[in-house]
Amino acid sequence: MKVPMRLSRYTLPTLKENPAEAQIASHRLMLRAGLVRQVAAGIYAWLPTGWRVLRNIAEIVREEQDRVGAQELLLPTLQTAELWKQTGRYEAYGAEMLRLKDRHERELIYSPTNELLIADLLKQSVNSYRDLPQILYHIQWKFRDELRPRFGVMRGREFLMKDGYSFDLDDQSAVTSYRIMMLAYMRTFKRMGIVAVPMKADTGPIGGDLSHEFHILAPTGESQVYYDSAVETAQVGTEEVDHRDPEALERFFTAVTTPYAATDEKHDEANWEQVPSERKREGRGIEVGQIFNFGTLYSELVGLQVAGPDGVAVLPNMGSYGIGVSRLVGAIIEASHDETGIIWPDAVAPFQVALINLKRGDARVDAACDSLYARLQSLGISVLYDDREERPGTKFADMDLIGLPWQIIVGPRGLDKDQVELKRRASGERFELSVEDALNRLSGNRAAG
Ligand code: 5CA
Repeated sequence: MKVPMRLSRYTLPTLKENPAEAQIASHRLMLRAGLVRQVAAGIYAWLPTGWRVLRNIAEIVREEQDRVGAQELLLPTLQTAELWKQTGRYEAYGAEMLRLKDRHERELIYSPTNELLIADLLKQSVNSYRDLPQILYHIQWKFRDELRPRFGVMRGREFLMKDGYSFDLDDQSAVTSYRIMMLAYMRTFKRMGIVAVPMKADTGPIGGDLSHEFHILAPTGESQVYYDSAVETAQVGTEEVDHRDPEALERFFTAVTTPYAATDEKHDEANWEQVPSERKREGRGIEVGQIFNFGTLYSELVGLQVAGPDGVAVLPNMGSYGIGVSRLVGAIIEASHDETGIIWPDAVAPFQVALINLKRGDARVDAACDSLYARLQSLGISVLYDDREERPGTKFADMDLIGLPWQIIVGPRGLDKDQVELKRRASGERFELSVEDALNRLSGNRAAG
């Protein structure tokens, strides 16, 4: 998203004070930086800057899914209750499912997850073992009527999820799909500039017996997690792994799942004791994704079967794979902020550069800014131009709060020396440079956004 923006004509309602309702840093900062506004409990409007971040995150998820051959589709948010009733899942899912009626008194539900719907749809397109394997996914809003929506988008009622589903002929092939998704997930989180550790997990209401949750370490996480830091180094070589090579895939999977890593539900003191103390990492974790392999559970429920190689009908093995796309916005902020505001990793930042005009109305400063604004655009670097008639202090505070990776500060004193100031938000480093050098520096650092 390279579209530039002039702040004087842009909806960015920043707040100076901490909103009383926000208990954790990411929630406070998302409200203060004008990313979201609450519309109802656990339901948020995404304002332009928040929406840009959400789209950047979704795009990384999409690219990494596509890269391993998963196919994007789009399922609706609403579906009829029928399938859920026929399979006994309507009652089983419980009060978290939002149930509605249309004008004909037909019962609908707002999808909390889509194992049933997609398995039912596949009945119409797969008939033979030759049609498998398949991995399908979408990025779509979900609704879960959480008892206690809290922490902003972290535990919402309406939230954006990437949910993917794999269909395989047998268990061995299903395990391959599971490993491919593990690889895609490690790449996805790494590109976002975060360390998300896969941990053995319970399967909960989705079912099955093989599952991993991906956790980011942050003090405000909802579960207690324990891991061996050796797993962090396993993230390193993911680029080179060829997902079509079963041996490479197995080596990768063994490397990421062998070091100790568990949430409190699966924590085992005896095994934990074996981890050298300097490699022990313990704390709170935010769950940003979960993957499941549940065999033929849902194929059986909906009656999905294919003709096997010997003509005998086979129930495909299924897995499902979720990423909390909107939760990630909060989780990344939890992992990356300071006392003055958000520090966006380059890959998800709403804009790469804040261009700060220190003296609106000064012809020389305005001209220098206009020229920089145009040149950044032509270099494909997304820029938010603070062209407001505000005091420099206000602009600095707002731009630190919004947390774009770079700031270019243009004022009369610098221009006297033919210089602008370039500031790296994460480190606070400042460089006095010529316009050319500043632009060179930025084009060398170009990322998404
Ligand atoms: N069908 C499976 C995988 S596709 C599934 O629904 N898995 S899940 O329940 O674990 O959800 C996937 C991810 O969505 C979670 O890891 C979490 O990051 C996110 N998520 C779940 N509930 C919420 C919520 N109430 N608010 C925000 N994100 C949520």
